Amino acid sequence: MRAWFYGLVLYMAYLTLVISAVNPACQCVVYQSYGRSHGKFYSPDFPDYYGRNEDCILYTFIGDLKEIVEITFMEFDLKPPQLHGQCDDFLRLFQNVDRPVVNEHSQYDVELCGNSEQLKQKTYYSRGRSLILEFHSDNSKVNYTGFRGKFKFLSRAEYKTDGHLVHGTPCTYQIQSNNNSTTGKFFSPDYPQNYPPYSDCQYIFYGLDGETVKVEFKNIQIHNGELSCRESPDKLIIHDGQDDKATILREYCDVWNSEEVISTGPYMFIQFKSNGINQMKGFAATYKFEKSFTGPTIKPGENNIGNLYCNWTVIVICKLSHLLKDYMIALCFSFLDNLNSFIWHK
Ligand SMILES: [Ca+2]
Repeated sequence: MRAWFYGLVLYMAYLTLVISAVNPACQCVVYQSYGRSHGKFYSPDFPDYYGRNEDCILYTFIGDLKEIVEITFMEFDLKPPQLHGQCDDFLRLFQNVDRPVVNEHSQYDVELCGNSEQLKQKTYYSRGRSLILEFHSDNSKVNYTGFRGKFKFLSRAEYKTDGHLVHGTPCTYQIQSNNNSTTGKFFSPDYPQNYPPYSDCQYIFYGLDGETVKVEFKNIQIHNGELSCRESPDKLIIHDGQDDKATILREYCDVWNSEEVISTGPYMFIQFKSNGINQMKGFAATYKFEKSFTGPTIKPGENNIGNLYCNWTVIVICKLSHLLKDYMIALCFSFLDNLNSFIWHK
């Protein structure tokens, strides 16, 4: 047996098993959660060159029942793909296995080769508690270092959309404000995995009288292929009302962080759509139903208005909302006594 293999296993001090797999002769390295929430994994002999005829090595990550697996490649250097994209040496990812076992009938989700610049993405997630990698090298002698990665076990509950999934729909959610619940989170389908092809999801927010809906997108990654959002087949559309006939507040595609959108009334209707190719991670967001507050009118020159805390949100609504990126808002005060009492959020 190869010295690196024992070295790896001893170094990681993880459980090692040999199980029946893609090829019955596969060696298997198992990383199990058991409260250990993260670690690292390496290709054979890393950072030296991996050998030929590695057929095959399975890296099996097994989380606890309520966990999913995240892996990230910090370095990646396998033999480049052939002209038509075929990989001689490869690392295959099984992200959607029900149990931590693969066999010759198991369908892999992604096949990786080449270097890290050729990887479409560096972080991958399992759907359930297990994720399996299959490493294979062919019999030609090559000088590539392989890969170095880190893994993490995450709580699945953190990625569950709050609200009511409408029966018979894949991803239509009704999210209702009530006295017990005014905040929550929602996600693109399968998040943090990539959204599936032909997604068509609706998130409908129903606030109480006198409330507005505030949504904050922590992370948006939606494929647009250089197109404007108006033309992009994959996009998020945010309407200022109960359905898709209401005014569009914003449209998102491409990559954004920390974006906030607020409705003018108690309702918001969000659509997420994708076509059949080029999926990305999607989006993660939080929502909050807020009381809209009408305070006293303050007349210029009036004194002694202590203990008032007011929020003003200036929203520009424009029919060509994909152009909004390029707009600025200018605020002019005809009277302003104390600029320091303002906190500005841009
Ligand atoms: Ca797409």
